[in-house]
Amino acid sequence: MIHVVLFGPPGSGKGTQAKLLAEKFKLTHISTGDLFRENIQNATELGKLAQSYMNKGQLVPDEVTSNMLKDFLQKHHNPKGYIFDGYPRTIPQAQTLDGLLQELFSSEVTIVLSLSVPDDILVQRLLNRGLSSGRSDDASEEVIQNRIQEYYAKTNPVAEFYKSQQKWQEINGVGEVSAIFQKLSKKIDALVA
Ligand code: B4P
Repeated sequence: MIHVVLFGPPGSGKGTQAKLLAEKFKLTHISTGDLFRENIQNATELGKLAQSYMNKGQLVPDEVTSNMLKDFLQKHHNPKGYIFDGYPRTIPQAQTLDGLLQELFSSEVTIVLSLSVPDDILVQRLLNRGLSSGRSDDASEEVIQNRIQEYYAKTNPVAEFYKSQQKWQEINGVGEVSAIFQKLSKKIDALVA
C-alpha cells in the first residue's frame, strides 16, 4: 500500500496532477476541496459550514475536515493506497492523517510531493480558472491572495513535519502539465518498482 501526499499552494496543480496520477497508479484520489464542493452543491450542513470559510479564502476548521476524511477512507477502501490532494494543510491535520493511516491500515504516509510555483503565476492560474469554474474562491484577486497567505501561515509549516521524516520531495510545478506529470510519475515509479 502506498500513500502519496500532493502538496503545494492553491493553484500549484495538485488537483490537475492528482487525477492523472490516481489513474496511472490505480490509487484512490481524495481531494478535500472536491468533497467540500460536493457538499456545497448538495446543500448539506457540512457544505453550508464549509462555504462560509471557502468564500473568504480561509481554511475550514481541522475537526470538520478530518472527520470528513475519516468517513471517506472508511467508505472507499483501496488496498493499493491513496493520493491525498489538499490534505493535510495544517500540522494537526498531518497528525490526524498519521493516526488514521495507522488505525485503518497499519500504514503510514509514503511520500510527500510538493509542487513549487511562484505567487504571480498562482494568481494568474486561479483568476483564469475563475472565468469558467464558477468557484467563489477563484473569483477575486483579494480572496486568492488570502488563500495564498493562509498557505504560508498555516500550511507551509507542514513541510517541516515531513522534511524531518525524510518524506519530502520538491518538484518544479511550472511548465507543461504533461512534463510535470512525468516528473511526479518517476518519483512514484521508484516506490512501486
Ligand atoms: P482546493 O480544492 O484544494 O483548491 P486549490 O488549492 O485551489 O487547488 P486545486 O488543486 O484545485 O487547483 P490546481 O492547483 O490543480 O481547496 C479549495 C478550498 O477548500 C481551500 O481554500 C479551503 O478553503 C478548503 N479546503 C480544502 N482542503 C482543506 C483542508 N484540508 N483543510 C481546510 N480547508 C480545506 O489548479 C489550479 C488551476 O491551474 C487550474 O485552472 C489548472 O487548470 C491550472 N493549472 C494546473 N497545472 C498547470 C500548469 N502546469 N500550467 C498552467 N496551468 C495549470
